Amino acid sequence: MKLFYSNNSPYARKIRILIDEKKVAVTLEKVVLANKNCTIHEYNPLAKVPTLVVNDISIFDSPVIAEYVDHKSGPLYLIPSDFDKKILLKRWEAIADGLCDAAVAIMLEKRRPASQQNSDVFEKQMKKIRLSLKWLNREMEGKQYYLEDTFSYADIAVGSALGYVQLRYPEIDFKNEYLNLYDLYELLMQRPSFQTTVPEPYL
Ligand SMILES: N[C@@H](CCC(=O)N[C@@H](CS)C(=O)NCC(=O)O)C(=O)O
Repeated sequence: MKLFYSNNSPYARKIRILIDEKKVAVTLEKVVLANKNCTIHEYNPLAKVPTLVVNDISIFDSPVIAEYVDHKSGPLYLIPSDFDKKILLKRWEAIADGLCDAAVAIMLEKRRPASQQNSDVFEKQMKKIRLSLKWLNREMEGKQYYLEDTFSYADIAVGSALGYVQLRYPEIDFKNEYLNLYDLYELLMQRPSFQTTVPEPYL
């Protein structure tokens, strides 16, 4: 199995953390998406990371890869098989991914020439970020981990999104505004899987 990832992709970080937690033997292949020679489109027509290649079959996107990795790597499962629990977890992953989508959209808008930037984009996407953080923070009230207070892929997905938002928007004061999420990320950052995949500034 080979996982194509890029350094700061929060979607790829989720998968790298899951792979590490489950001790799955995967070759990690770092790509630079901006590089003209990047061959990721040969494995994924959408040319996105993460992409997992298993016996010449490409698997994407990150929620599908996560299901595959967790299911194939056996106990302890980090995605529950119970349907209702799984839907709760998947909805958390959806918010986490949406949070990343909004953060990426702002970053891409910032990269456009100043004269072409649209302030509506910043406002609309920042509102999604703030509302999602508020929602997640409320869901974490009184809990250490999200699902049945036990570490799961839900925490990995949200933890990865939090790391990305913190990297891109250091002005957001998690400790004062979203204390439950601040505590969750501090707890997750004690795990080697989170420490070794922490996003790097300015990449
Ligand atoms: N929904 C996808 C999102 C993946 C995604 O957008 N990855 C970004 C990197 S952070 C990417 O590959 N962007 C390249 C592009 O959109 O062309 C997933 O969860 O895997």
